[in-house]
Amino acid sequence: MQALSRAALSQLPQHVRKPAHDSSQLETGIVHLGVGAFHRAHQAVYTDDVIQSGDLRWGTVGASLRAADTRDALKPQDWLYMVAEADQAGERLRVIASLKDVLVAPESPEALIAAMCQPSVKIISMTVTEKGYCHDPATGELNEAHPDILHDLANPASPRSAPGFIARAIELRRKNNLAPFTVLCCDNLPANGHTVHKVVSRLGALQSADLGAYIGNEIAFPSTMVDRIVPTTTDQDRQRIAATLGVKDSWPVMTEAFTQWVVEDRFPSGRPEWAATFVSDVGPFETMKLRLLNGSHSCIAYLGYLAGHETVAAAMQNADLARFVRRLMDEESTPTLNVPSGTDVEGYKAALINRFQNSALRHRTWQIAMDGSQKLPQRLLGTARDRLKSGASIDCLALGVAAWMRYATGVDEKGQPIDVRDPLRDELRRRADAAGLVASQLAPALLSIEEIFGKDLAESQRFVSSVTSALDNLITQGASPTLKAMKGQKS
Ligand code: CS2
Repeated sequence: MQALSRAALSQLPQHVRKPAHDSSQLETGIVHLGVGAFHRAHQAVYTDDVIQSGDLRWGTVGASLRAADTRDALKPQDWLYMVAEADQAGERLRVIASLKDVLVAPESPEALIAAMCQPSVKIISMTVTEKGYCHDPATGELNEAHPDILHDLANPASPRSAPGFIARAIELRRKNNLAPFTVLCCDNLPANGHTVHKVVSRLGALQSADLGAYIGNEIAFPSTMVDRIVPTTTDQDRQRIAATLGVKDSWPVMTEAFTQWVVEDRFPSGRPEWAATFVSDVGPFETMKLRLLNGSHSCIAYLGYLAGHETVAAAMQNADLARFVRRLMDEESTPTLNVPSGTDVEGYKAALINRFQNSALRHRTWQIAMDGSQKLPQRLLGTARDRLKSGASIDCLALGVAAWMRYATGVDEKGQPIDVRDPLRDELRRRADAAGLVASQLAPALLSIEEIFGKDLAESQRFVSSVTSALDNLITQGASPTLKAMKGQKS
């Protein structure tokens, strides 16, 4: 079967949306760090819309900070790939053509820095996942002992970390009298622009006080809220899409119809006319999304996995789990929100339930369960802190945290190993093994990890006792019976 490429575009079926611009005229306006499925199904689509509308200044050079697989898949395809939107109504396919190149940072950090220093580049955007910022998740400060940060301090001209690349490129542009770029974090971190600004300016300051001050004062890091569910592409997806197209795409991305992007409008060097919502304060949107969508997602992931559900949609078929998610959102998360004006929060939550139930996507609970140590603070713990302050109930939040603990032991309810992926995996495992499957020992052993829970939560009697009793239920009864037993409870 012919591979997807510019030459193959004319072979594609009529119903597939294709690019129509002159690719030889596409300039590089954006360098994107972390060119994984999420970027390709989200920001790249917004940018492709701009390009298709005739503004050719915003071609994107993508970069992978670790593996070569995306570059290897897309290069023979002239950097083209399909986005497949799937739901009950079927699958809609579109070719995305906003990428101009993909660099693999470890092969040549210098080439990536050179790309970031091109005069035409106005924006460095990134999706490097929560752990890619080398920060302490509880405080948001740079983790100065992180191995990649130690490496980048010793080798600033050939960095490894996203903050290291950004700091270096900012410094070189400044030396060469080039206008600075805007740094656009598109990861699910709280106050993401502000957090990344702090991390990068601290790294700069450790290199020289002057660079730290320049980054702190002169570089814009607008915050964003990004939202689109993008499960990992499977081989079945590849085969099905190839069969529909009659052309083979090595790495299509799967997603839902829903997409949302709320962006703080602070781009001193200019920006594309993305069809995003531009606002002056992203905060309320971000907290709403992190607490309602991602908070529920993590609970579905841990409780769903423990209850034996492979996907989010399958977990949502479990009536007790679905009821739990509703209760978490309605009774515990929503009261802590400062809902953005004009947002119908009830409609938002109803839409979330529908999105979670989308069985056309195989969104694995295991995928969302990854990196829990980096995700819990902004998804569940901030909400718990707010609830504790006002003396309100935290039953659902405590069960979510306890489910993460049970999952982090690395052994499931049937005694089978769990492939826990987390930067703190070894530490979690060590503590869990020492504590044993005993809630009164396991809960404090994990709650004392300060970079996740801070000091305050481990010292809150109410938090400790709620998490311990939820964990005891999970250990002695299992996830399904625990969820069932929650049914009639009042908050
Ligand atoms: C998910 C997110 O994997 C996860 O942790 O919760 O990737 C989620 O699908 C996106 O944030 C949706 O916008």
